[in-house]
Amino acid sequence: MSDNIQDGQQSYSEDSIKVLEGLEAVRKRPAMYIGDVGERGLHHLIQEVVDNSIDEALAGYCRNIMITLHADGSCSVADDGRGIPVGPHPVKKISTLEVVMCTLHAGGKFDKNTYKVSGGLHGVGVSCVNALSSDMTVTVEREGKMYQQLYKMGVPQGPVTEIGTSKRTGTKVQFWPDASIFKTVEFRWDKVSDRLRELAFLNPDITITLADERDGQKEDFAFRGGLVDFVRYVDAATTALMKPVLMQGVHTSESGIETVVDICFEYNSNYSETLLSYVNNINTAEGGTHVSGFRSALTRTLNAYAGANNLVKKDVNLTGEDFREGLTAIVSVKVAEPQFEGQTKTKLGNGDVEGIVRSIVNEELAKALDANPTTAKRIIEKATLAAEARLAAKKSREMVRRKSALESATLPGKLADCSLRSPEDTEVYLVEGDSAGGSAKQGRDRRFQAILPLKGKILNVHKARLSKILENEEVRTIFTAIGVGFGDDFDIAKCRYGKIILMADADVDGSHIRTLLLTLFYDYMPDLIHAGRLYIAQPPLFKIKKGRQEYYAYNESERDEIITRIRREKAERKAARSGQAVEEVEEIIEEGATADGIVISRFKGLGEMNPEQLWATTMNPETRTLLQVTIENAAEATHVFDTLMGEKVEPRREFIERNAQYVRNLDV
Ligand code: 28F
Repeated sequence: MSDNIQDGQQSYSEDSIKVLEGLEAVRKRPAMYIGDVGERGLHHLIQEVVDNSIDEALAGYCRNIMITLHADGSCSVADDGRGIPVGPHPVKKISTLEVVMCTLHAGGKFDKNTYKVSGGLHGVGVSCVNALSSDMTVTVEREGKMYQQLYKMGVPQGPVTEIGTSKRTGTKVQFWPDASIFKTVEFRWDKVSDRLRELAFLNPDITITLADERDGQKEDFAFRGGLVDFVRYVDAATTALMKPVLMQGVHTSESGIETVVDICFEYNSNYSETLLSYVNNINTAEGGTHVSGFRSALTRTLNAYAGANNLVKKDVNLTGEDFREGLTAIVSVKVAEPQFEGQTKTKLGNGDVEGIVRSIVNEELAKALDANPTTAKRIIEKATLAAEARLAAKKSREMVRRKSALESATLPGKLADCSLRSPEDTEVYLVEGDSAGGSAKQGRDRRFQAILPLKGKILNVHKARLSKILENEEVRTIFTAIGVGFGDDFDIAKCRYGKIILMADADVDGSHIRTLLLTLFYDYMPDLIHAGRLYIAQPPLFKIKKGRQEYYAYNESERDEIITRIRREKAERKAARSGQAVEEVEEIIEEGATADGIVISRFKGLGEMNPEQLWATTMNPETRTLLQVTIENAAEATHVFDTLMGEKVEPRREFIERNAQYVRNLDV
């Protein structure tokens, strides 16, 4: 840059250079800004734009948000808020709209009374979306006019222009994700709708509409019951023991900063706990101060109520664990400056939030219990039963401990352990059935691969009480082999393997067993999933044989690709010999396809493969594909597990019918 620029201009051009550098940085290292450039990152773009609309709604100015997945691959988000201001920015002099759309981390504070609520984990702003879009259009309606600006890769293609008049107000952003940046640019209805449903539960005054112009699908998300509707949705497949209890409060600090607390819970006839927590609309998988505040207040207030109303025997002491049995709760807080901690940065660290949540719950819950003595009594009865079961479980747990101590901490006899000891290097396969287990034992690399064959049906832990679960042979074997303790004893540091790989047949039975195993991990070892250590093996579905050559295909399209390739190679060889054109020969081969010596067989189960085949296709790290189990959307995962594993038959049948084409590849 030259030195002899006038003052005012200098700051302007420096600013605009900074803007370009900022956007360049986003395009160079997109993963740093949006997590990754796969499907998750792609969908994150929609999230960023929707976050802005949600903020405008939380500020009290917007009620409707419309998201459209267009047939040309773009996505548009429109709200009926005030519309982003278009006049000159007080500092930067150019249009505020351009500043918001093109400057990293602009639009943080809307004004000094509100704060940016949505987002936070990535919360990088709409300018990132702009930088990562080959094209983007923003349209603003405000003060009777309609304005527009167009961008390519984040760079304005002209000034903000008045393009007409309007009686409404609002902001609309349409963007075309850049195919040179993302591995895929195809938006998925399921992914988008799951998140929008969650946002609609958490923000009950907003109506969110999703339309997919590719197939005409359309859905409205509006839950005026808010968290009450959310709890009912999560628990749809189980029997509730009561009406949901709703607790809400706002705490204002001396400096006027507000912390908003919304909590809803109910008890159901299950034995596991489902707690979903959110900070500024973001799921906090690792919990944090808001969750601990809720837990301690729940225990304290329920115990105080039980004592004051003579609902417990003198010698019974109800613990936090007892109040967790069959609990479904949503904890949602809105915090001005959230600090995220933990392995995956999904744990709220703000210390003051714990006390704020605790006192709001103490007060609101006490009121709710006094107003609903029947509900209160039911909760205490349920917790008392849990306490009795806990004592029984403790006995059997001690038995397990003593037993394992006796056997000098022996590993299960069925486990074929590996010789390496450090978890970073090792993996364990949980294999359905003895015969597949046998093949796996012979086929594995015994230095780093351990095999645990599982027999018979796995217990549905979702429907069983703790003591029952601990009595189950297979469950105990799994826990002992993996090395992590159970319940309060769980410690991920004790995990004996780096990867835990579920291997089951690709048929209906295999899928059922996989779901049961996933349930066990989801309910009792979620930290292993959060740490990215749970995987699903992908055995091939087809074998294609041509002469002595064998190929494996993992799905139908791969199978067809392989067949085409074999035929093409054959045609090429023949064409080279005869001097004919490849296409000509290929056609002839295609016509006589049934007699061309290609034999296709479908693998019905793992047991059909010999050890060498199993190694080559499913276990060799060089050639296998593993599906990593992730919890993309905790609310949806819980809903799915509850539906698949809960006691109500109707919702389960409905779910399976609705998702028949997906169930085989259920990703959580
Ligand atoms: C489709 C995405 O981005 N909606 C938005 C507003 C409204 C205001 C605003 C946004 C002003 C100074 C930044 C309007 N009037 N939807 C959206 N709606 N941003 S984003 O202000 C941005 C700030 O710096 C708005 C009065 N105040 C705020």
